[in-house]
Amino acid sequence: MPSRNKLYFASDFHLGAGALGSSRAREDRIIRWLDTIKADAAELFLMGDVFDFWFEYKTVVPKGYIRFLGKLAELTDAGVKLYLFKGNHDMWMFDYFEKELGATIISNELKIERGGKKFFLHHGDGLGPGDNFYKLLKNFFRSRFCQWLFARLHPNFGVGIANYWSTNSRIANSKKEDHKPGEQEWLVTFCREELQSNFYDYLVFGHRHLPLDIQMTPGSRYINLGEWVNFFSYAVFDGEELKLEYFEKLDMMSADR
Ligand SMILES: [Mn+2]
Repeated sequence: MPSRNKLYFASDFHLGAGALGSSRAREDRIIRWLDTIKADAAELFLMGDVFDFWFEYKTVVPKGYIRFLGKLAELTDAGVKLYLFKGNHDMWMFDYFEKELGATIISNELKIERGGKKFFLHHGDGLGPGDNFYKLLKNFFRSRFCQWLFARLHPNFGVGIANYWSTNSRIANSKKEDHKPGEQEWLVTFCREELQSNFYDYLVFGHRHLPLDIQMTPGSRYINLGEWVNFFSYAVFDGEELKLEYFEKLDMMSADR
């Protein structure tokens, strides 16, 4: 038995986005990945937009994702520590996963130190310069008032509208984010500013939907975890180094042809 000594990071599964078949295929692939990390994972960080939409009513949760949630339960029961970050698509996670899975729900950033390395972790939405309208919207959506209001809608209507929106999103239509990362990257700007006042070895985000590994300063890297509609990318920390990897990459390359 290998010891549990690795940290795994992934984000933007967007479960539920796209046609039912493609979402199930994505769920199956995630489960194959979780099976491969089950033996040596100490901690698993799922860094937001795991679900394309999520809302917990007082007594009811959305249908679906049975195999995925069962697999997460298998991991946490086996002793893997699970962190679930709120993304912009699934910011309405409350205490269901805490109670059912023993997960820790992270609302904003999480700063940790492992193996002498410092990590800054965040989904990545609403950071950096600009995007003021979104930042305002995020504050409203995260308010108790807005959550109370949404919970008053009948789920067939409230979740129905949310699912309708999500079918039109870029990721639901399997579009790859293909902009070249450059100076205009808002997360690069955020990292640069953050590093002026604090030191981190790794600043890790999702949300951008593009796997990135950018050296910011000689000791610091910005890692973006990509997504699981096109890239199946994740990061693993073995106690010494953080690496960006691709799950079932050969499949991905042949699908690209
Ligand atoms: Mn996002």
